Amino acid sequence: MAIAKVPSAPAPGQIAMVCFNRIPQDNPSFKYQRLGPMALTNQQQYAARHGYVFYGDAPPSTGSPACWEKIPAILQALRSHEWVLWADSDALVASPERRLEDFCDPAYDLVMQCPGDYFQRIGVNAAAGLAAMPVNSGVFMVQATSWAKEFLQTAYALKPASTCSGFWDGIGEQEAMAKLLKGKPQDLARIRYVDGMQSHPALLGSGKLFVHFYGNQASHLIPTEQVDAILQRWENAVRSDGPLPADVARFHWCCIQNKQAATAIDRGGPERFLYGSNEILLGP
Ligand SMILES: [Mn+2]
Repeated sequence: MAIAKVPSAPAPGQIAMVCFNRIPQDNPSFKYQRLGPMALTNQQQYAARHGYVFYGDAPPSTGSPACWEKIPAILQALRSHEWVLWADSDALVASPERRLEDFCDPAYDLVMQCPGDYFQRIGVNAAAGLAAMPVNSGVFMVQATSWAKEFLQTAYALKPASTCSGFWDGIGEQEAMAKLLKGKPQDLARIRYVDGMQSHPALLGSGKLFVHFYGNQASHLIPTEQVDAILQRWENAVRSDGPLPADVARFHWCCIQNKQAATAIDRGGPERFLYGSNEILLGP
């Protein structure tokens, strides 16, 4: 009698985590300088805890914004692993007891965070929001299928031919992936949308695997000496592999605010990042 094949979770060693951090030459915030190294330490500790293979070396710079280079890094890891998790260097593991195996379903090529609570918070209809941006590539998983590899290669081919600054220019790998999916909506069925893979810091409840400290060049609001104290406390927590401190909003701001008050690019204050002013301006 034939035995029905039951989808089984991959062995830990079949799961790879890929992340890299590169400090840009034009470096207006502490995001890549302080948060990036913390993320590498924190993600490596998480991988070791569960037996996943961790790749954290930055590839040689191509002169393009670093976000594009996540694609060849993921493709490289897919050559020797069944599943690959990519996490940006602005994402920290907040619930290290959660396992990646729980997100892996062999029926899907990609696994991404369902953005429902984010859209609800910003007042956007969930279906319309997902149709506009079906991808969040800050933290996501890829299964080593031929479709997934081709999808990533095709997205990478959309990389703009030349960028001189190496700095974010608004056209990134996330937009490229979204464009491909919008052109072939039937492929959306290849994405498993899950809850609890990553969270905006302002929406972080218990049990979310990653907290994603997205954004950059926010208004300078927290004085420099306070910034250093907060960052050091978080660095100590990460170094000792302990729980993350509770002042998530102020830490986020310390990472993304401009170091200097008078900076040409200012992307906005607390409300732009879903915070109330007091959450950022007042200490806990
Ligand atoms: Mn990010």
